[in-house]
Amino acid sequence: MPLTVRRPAFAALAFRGLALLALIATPAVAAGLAQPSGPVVLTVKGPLDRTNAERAAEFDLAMLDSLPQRVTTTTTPWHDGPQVFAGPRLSDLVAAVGARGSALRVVGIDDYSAVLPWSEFADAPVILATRVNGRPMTLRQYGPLLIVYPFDEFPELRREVQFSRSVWQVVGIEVLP
Ligand SMILES: Nc1nc2c(c(=O)[nH]1)N[C@H]1C(S)=C(S)[C@@H](COP(=O)(O)O)O[C@H]1N2
Ligand SMILES: [Mo]
Repeated sequence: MPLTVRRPAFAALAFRGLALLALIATPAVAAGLAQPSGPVVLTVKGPLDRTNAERAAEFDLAMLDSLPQRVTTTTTPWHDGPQVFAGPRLSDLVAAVGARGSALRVVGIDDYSAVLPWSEFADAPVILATRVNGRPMTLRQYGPLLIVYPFDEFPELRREVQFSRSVWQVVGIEVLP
């Protein structure tokens, strides 16, 4: 009995030592995220493991295109008839910057912002849409980046709270711890 208790405790201590060494060896700017070469369309801030700027991750459109793409055809309160939206899932975006938290604050160019709970976009494929019907979106079309809930795939999302989280003209995302 004492052995089965002592063994894991020792292993945990040794592991903590290794983890501390790894932490000390980590450079100030976390590696691994490409640098934008085109115009920056999105800035992600907060506790990120992967950055490419001062405590931030900046994305151009090509970087967002390089993430796994999710497509949904849906009606919204703001569009005339069903539209095909495409872009990375929020869950894949936060994975790309090594972020974990309780929620995201998504900010529009007009400073409108909404808080999107982590559990919600981990469950449902909430998309940071970069395209409507295969084309980039102008500001007038709520672009260049628009939060799209797959309302037609999951009709239970068709509620006022999700409408209010459907931020248009997204320019920033803050990871809330
Ligand atoms: N950038 C931006 N996105 C936004 C808003 C806004 O004012 N600015 N309004 C939000 C709210 S509160 C809702 S309900 C929906 C729809 O807004 P509407 O009722 O004004 O069409 O868009 C959301 N996205
Ligand atoms: Mo709203």
